[in-house]
Amino acid sequence: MDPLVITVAAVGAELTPAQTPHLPVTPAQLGETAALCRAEGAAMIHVHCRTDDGGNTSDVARFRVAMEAIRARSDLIVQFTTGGAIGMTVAERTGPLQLRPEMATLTCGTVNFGDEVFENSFPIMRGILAELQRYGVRPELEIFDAGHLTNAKRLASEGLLAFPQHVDFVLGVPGGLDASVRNLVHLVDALPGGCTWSVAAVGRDQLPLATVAVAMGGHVRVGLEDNIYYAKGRLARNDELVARVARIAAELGRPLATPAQARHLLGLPAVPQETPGAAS
Ligand code: KMH
Ligand code: ZN
Repeated sequence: MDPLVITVAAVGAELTPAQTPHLPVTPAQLGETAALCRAEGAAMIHVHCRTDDGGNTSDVARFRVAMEAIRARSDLIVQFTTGGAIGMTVAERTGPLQLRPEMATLTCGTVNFGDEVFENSFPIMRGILAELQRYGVRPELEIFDAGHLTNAKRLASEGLLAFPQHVDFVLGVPGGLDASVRNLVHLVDALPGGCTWSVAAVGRDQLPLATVAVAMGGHVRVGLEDNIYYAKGRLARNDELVARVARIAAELGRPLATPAQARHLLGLPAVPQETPGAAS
């Protein structure tokens, strides 16, 4: 099996600092989280940005400082969100791509999201893909529902996407596909050949689905974006969630990918492209 790529989704868009004291809100806190998670075995960080008071922001300057802070403290693959927060425009969601992170998410369809709707119509997906291509950013296809994989294949049939790709199954969102082993196996079976995949399950399903993915040869996303608890009633830190998956992988005899190995595995350049306007 390939070495295991652990991604940390450290902050997300939905949590408030009142829900957990461990949410990395500032760029400095993201940098600190990156260093701690790298030390525990993470290879990639999925990035949303917040204002100092915890609100969501798509401000390019804020993303720049966050990326610099992460890179100053770690060699993690930097993956930006293009999902952003519910209610953001497509321009807001894609604005930070101009900083040329190594990867960014592309959610492959609209999905109910709690009582809200996370909109990803075909025009929206085509628009995000165009921006990803414009800045040479590799997508990670986010699959919240079984039909999303069909949508991705339709984008490929339109010539907008070439398989194989790296795919992340985000399971257990209220409104999306349940986080069951049966659903995960169904999705993996439906992948075009040569794809790599990870699973990001929500809440208490994060740990069992991560364990199954390790055993199946997939990859894993953990972090506060998807789950704030280490155990019932005990809030988690991001690095603890990474460390637990690393221990499980060790028990199962699965080596961890370093960021360099993960870049090779995912077909990314060994050295990230330069950030426009970066101080040299
Ligand atoms: N915050 C959600 C609406 C992504 O990062 O690409 C979308 C999300 C997915 O978190
Ligand atoms: Zn996200």
